[in-house]
Amino acid sequence: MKQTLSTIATLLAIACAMPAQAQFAKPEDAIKYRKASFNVMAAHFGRLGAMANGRVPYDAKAALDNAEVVAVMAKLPWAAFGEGTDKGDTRAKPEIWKESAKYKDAADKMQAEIVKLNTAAKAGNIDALKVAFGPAAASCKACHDAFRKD
Ligand code: ASC
Repeated sequence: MKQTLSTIATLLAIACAMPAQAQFAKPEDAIKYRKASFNVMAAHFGRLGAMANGRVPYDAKAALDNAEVVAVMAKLPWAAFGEGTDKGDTRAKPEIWKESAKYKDAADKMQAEIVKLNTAAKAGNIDALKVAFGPAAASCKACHDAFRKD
């Protein structure tokens, strides 16, 4: 897990240093990439939710592993909303580009909640996880409501 995360972190550092344009050969590649990162994020976020909501037993190590994946994934989609990626196989609303400052705020808010979720997961107790999970889920939903078609 540590090795994987450090590899991801290295790739991320390289990716972040490149202009967004250069990262994807075609707009549809960017759309696939951002959907993939949201999907992986959702899978691991859902596992945390199952623990926070008592649907599966709390497991501190699993919670931390999942929270760490969510934190890495949460950094990725934003570079994939470049020019030409508003059309095609996507539920992204035009507001993402028309109100880009608002979109960035929503994305930043979500990432801030995910940092808190990680702090909670590191604390190693279910109560901390429960406290952090609700606002994190709300930050996902706020962005979906404003910027994603159903
Ligand atoms: C999830 C998931 C989301 C968020 C959101 C919270 O588990 O996949 O997109 O939570 O539904 O409201």
